[in-house]
Amino acid sequence: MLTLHGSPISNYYNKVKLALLEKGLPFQENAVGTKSTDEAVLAVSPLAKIPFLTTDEGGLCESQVILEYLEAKYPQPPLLPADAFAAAKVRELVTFLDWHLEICARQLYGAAFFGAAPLSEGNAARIRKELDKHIAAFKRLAKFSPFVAGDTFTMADCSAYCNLPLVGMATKAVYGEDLLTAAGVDHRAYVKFIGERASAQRVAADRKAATTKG
Ligand SMILES: N[C@@H](CCC(=O)N[C@@H](CS)C(=O)NCC(=O)O)C(=O)O
Repeated sequence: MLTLHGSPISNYYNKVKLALLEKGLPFQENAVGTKSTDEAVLAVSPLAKIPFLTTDEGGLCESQVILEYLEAKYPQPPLLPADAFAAAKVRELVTFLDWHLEICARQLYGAAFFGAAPLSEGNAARIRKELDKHIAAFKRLAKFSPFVAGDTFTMADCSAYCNLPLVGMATKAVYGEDLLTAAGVDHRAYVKFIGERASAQRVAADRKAATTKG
């Protein structure tokens, strides 16, 4: 049995959940918060990050590693193209979404979402410069035709659906404008389009329920 551990308010948890749902795999969910010191959690996720997945074969952390495992183990329906180069282009886009956009924007979350003190002018300017550069780079790679990597739903959509809104909201909160939209990345229309899928509707409903509860 597959068990996804973490929280439905986590973007990376939802990235994996979307993939599990798209593949139609049976799975359980287990609520685990961040910063756990529980040995059983650290044995699977040594940095105590969520999500992590437990399987009959053992546990795995890191959302992209989990997606790659699911793809190899349960290839149907595919979340990567069969062609090696096309598959590499999808992985390239995931790297830009997770590591160049979301992690960069994450520097804003404390001030944007969690009531932390506003960023210093210097830090705000430094992060903005990085974000402007990374958003322009992402825009060169992203297709949105209509899926983020082209004409088919892929694992890049699992990342984009969960990460783009956060980048938009955090930049709007800190800089007064959504830097993705300002750069011409219409993530709202894209999220609405992906949001028509049953998988995305389940993720959004569970996130809403968890947010309302907490
Ligand atoms: N690269 C990791 C990122 C996971 C991650 O940063 N998760 C957040 C929650 S969305 C977390 O656990 N934060 C707490 C921490 O980093 O200590 C992945 O793709 O799974």
